[in-house]
Amino acid sequence: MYTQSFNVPDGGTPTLQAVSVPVDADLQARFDAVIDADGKIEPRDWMPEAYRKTLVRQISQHAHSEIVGMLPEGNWISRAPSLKRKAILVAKVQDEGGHGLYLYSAAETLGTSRDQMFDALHSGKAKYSSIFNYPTLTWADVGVVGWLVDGAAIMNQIPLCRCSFGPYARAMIRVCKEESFHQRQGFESLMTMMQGTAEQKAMVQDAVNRWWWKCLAMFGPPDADSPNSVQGMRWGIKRISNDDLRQKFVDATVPQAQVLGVTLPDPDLKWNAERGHHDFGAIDWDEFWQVVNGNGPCNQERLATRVKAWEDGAWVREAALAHARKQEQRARKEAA
Ligand code: BYC
Repeated sequence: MYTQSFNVPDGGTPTLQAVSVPVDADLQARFDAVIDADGKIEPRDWMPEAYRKTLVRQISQHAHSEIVGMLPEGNWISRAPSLKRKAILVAKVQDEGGHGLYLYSAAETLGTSRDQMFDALHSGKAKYSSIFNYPTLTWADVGVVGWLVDGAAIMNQIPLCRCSFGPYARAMIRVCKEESFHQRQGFESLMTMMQGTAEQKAMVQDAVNRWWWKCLAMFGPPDADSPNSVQGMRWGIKRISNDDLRQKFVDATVPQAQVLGVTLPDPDLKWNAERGHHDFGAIDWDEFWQVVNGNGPCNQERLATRVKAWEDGAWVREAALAHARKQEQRARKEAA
């Protein structure tokens, strides 16, 4: 089955050099001082194994999410309603592929190879965002994915630009700029549909109804049930908790929904003047864990598509390696 628990193997044989130094009080103290001073840890620096593992886990899951996240929208490229919408969608899906590549590169600096990460994804061991295991049923879903899914992603990713691990933080700056374009294009596409026919408006509302609760779950389990949060915050990897980000997302999205003219499907959603935030209803965490554990509506399809793409691309990888070998032989001959 496609369970999605990813443990970085302790005794694995990374193809890149992993820095493995016996724990030394001085090194630990230097690491702690950088973290306490809100500085950056770079790949060449000593770091505790648990910090390295946590980063590999999170960054590789994030990379997989970007790559799998290309699929639900990619399905609509050939069916976009105009040349303009097709060009925008192609650019967006391409951007997501680029995000995956920056993130795989950032994870590689921690001593795990891309092959290891792909293997974890293709064998169903690796997690990726729950949100991409739902189908995009209509063109309105493409707009809603941009508006709400990318909107939630930005909310989660802006604080990661201040993450304590340098390569991840730097990658996130560019990712966030591009995600901001993605969110706006989604909103603009929905705005256009909301000025159209009754059928178009109904299509947007239906898509919002289907995606809203899934987007709230994207931020991860409640803080009280989030095993990685306390340590992630201590290390400056996570800056804002799952629940606080979820609340920020709800507060930011309610006025946007009003501008669009759609209803968010939650009868308990209302402004709480005392808290200065919106209250909202209960998230179905059983459904979330079902999806995370491989039993969502599209888990099998998404994974099968990625595995097929990997297998179909084998000849490209072989040709690139053969070309590199030839170049190397030629360079050696010329140097002799
Ligand atoms: N889906 O202790 P917790 C995108 C897992 S791509 C699946 O709170 P943590 C886009 C979690 O991994 C957006 N699993 O964990 C692309 C952990 O399991 P493990 C992707 C989830 O790490 C294309 C367990 O639940 N964004 O925007 O402290 C088109 C307990 O959770 C989910 C990122 O990856 C989930 N939603 O916090 C459009 C951002 N949530 O690993 C858009 C980077 C939780 O212990 N990641 N789990 O087995 C993060 O910020 C953090 O990893 C999370 C979770 C907030 C997601």
